[in-house]
Amino acid sequence: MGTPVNIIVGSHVWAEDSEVAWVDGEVKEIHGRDATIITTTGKTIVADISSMYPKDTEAPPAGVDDMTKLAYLHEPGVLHNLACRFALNEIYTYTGNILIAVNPFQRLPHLYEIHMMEQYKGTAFGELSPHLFAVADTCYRAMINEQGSQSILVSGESGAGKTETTKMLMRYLAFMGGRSGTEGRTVEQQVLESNPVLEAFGNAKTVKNNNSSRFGKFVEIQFDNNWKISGAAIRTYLLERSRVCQVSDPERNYHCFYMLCAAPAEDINRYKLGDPRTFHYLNQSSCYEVANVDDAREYLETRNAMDVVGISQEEQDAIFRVVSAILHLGNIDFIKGDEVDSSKLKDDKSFYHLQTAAELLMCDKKALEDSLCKRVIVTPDGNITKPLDPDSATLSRDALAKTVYSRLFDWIVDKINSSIGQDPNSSSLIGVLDIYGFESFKINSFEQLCINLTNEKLQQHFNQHVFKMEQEEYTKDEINWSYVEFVDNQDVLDLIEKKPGGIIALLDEACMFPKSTHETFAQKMYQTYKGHKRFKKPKLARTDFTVNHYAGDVTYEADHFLDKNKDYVVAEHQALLNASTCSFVANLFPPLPEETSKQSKFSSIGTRFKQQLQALMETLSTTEPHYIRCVKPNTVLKPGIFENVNVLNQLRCGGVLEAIRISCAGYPTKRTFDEFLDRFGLLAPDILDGSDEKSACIAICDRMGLKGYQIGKSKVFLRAGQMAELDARRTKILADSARCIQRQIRTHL
Ligand code: AD9
Ligand code: MG
Repeated sequence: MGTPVNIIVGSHVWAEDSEVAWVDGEVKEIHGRDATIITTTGKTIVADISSMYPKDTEAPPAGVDDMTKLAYLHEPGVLHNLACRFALNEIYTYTGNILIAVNPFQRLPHLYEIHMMEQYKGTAFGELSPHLFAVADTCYRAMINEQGSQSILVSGESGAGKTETTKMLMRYLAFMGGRSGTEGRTVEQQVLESNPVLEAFGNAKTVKNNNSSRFGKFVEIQFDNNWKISGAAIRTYLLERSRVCQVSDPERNYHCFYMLCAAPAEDINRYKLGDPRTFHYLNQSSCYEVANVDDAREYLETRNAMDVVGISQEEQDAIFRVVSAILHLGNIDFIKGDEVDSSKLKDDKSFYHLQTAAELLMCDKKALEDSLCKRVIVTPDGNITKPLDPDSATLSRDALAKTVYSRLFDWIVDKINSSIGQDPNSSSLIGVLDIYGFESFKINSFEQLCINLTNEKLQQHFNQHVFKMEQEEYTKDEINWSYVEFVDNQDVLDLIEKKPGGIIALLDEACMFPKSTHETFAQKMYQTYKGHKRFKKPKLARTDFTVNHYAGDVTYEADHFLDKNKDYVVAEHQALLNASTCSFVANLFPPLPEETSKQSKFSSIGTRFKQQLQALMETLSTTEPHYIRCVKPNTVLKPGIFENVNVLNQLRCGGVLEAIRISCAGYPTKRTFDEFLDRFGLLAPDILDGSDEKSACIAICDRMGLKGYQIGKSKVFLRAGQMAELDARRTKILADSARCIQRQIRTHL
């Protein structure tokens, strides 16, 4: 967006500011490159002309509902527009057909009532105020009119409002595609009720969001020939497993644990539960409650939702038994055993929890204890049993808890899918993607690499789409766009996922080679990517590496990459649970094929994730995409606060600025002949008389010396900066004529 601009004394400009990103003011003096500005807040500042942007003095104070209507499409203009609208509780704004949704952090019920849905139903996009219902409605109609599948891609950082948006989109689609008057559990009810079930098991309170989804989700809603919902499929991505055994203040474990501890007395007794403060997996953090959430009520609601999605009472019972067993597992402690490097249960309390966990999982308690404290090593001379020391036994316990939980989560997703059912004859689908946004923390690990890979992929898809849409607009108006180009991010994608040679491929190799360490893995990357444009080794780094993502540099710490990439179930755990007398538990651990059962085999989480992503991208490529970018206006999660720097960063990470950049590479400003003459007619009043609108526009542009602009069938297409150039001329003419009038008034007085 660094465009040449015409800034003169009297221009209204935006100047960079370290605190609030951009301040606006009027240029009072220019010396060389330095401009002196009086800001609207009354401060005098001096700044470099080349870092300034012109401000549109004619922009309406309440903002515009579509960024592309801004006279100057640039960073401060976009930011200011969003801020103005947010202050008026206008949380939705378009950028062309991308919807930007700023989280209001307060209930705005009027926005989502049924009568709002009625209003948006069948209304042309852009006719009413921007809204997610407009996006959903456009999708629904496009599916019908073009007989094609659609997708809505919702992204944004944690707490930005993706999940709430997704749920509302699904409500709208159920409203349009539901079978009114149908009795019993309809497909659309099941689709909607899958949300609370998935949230109970896959969401948790984090620092960033009280109801943070710890997995990615793609919901495919299928429609029949009458455009009614006839089936659905839910795909989930990368559930955060570590949370099951590890939480820290002020976060919580998954909601289901607290719900179950708040269940009615009968269930508490049945599942042998008690105060959440007595369980190690919960009491590592001192946070047990979430503001405005009643866990007891949520428990009952989750049970209800489970009924609706078709999880039977017996299955629900088994699910909660497993949830409870995990809590009991976490309370089993170990101390040094009698043999060297061995371990045994710490005390009676540990024995009680072992016994309870075994009862709940319906497995043998001695076998459970052995699977935690011992390993069987397969050697050519037969099997040897090796004891584990207390630390290793604790790790084994946590590994078991994580495996059981993630299998349980996958089971729930599969069950919902089979119970809702797929429609094999479905003619079209609408997919809704609710997936983690770009992440860059102080310390970034393997999870962030996977998340950021997802975002790179979606960004590429997004760029290509935005580029295509721009081109379509040019084609429609029959202008020549052949020299519009944009930079792709394929090189970052190759760096991470290319096979062979990409980071994930190198990681898999390291995981398969027994002698690898994090250092050898890092060294291999440093050698392989020496001089790579997108890869850097930070100074003095031992295992750190930096990837230059589309949204900025992220430094990853490779220290736990090898462990985190390995997905295996300890053979002893597998055998133990497969032998459970509870068929539900046994089915979570189906027997492995013969050749893999003897030894725990390495399977790569990174590669599997890459394949899942590939499949997602393939599905998306068969659909017409629609984008919603959610923005979190502040980090305190409160209404009414809009933090500029923060928001800008999200617009950058969400590709909104990139979309604008692509648009700026072409013709960012489009004005109908009429609008153009209204604003710039005074630059050549003589031309206006007599000539038609189109010729008048051409004559004005030529007289002002503009190069490279285009005239379409109905619009003038201006290159970046040209609007500012015309405005500067206009400001000058207006100022000159004002001075002239003043002189005349003075002479006459
Ligand atoms: V995360 O990546 O799963 O951690 P999300 O999904 O982006 O995150 P979520 O939808 O859970 O965020 O929204 C966070 C909170 O913001 C919600 O719990 C609501 O309290 C609040 N929110 C979000 N959108 C709206 C809205 N349209 N109206 C009112 C909202 N409140
Ligand atoms: Mg979410």
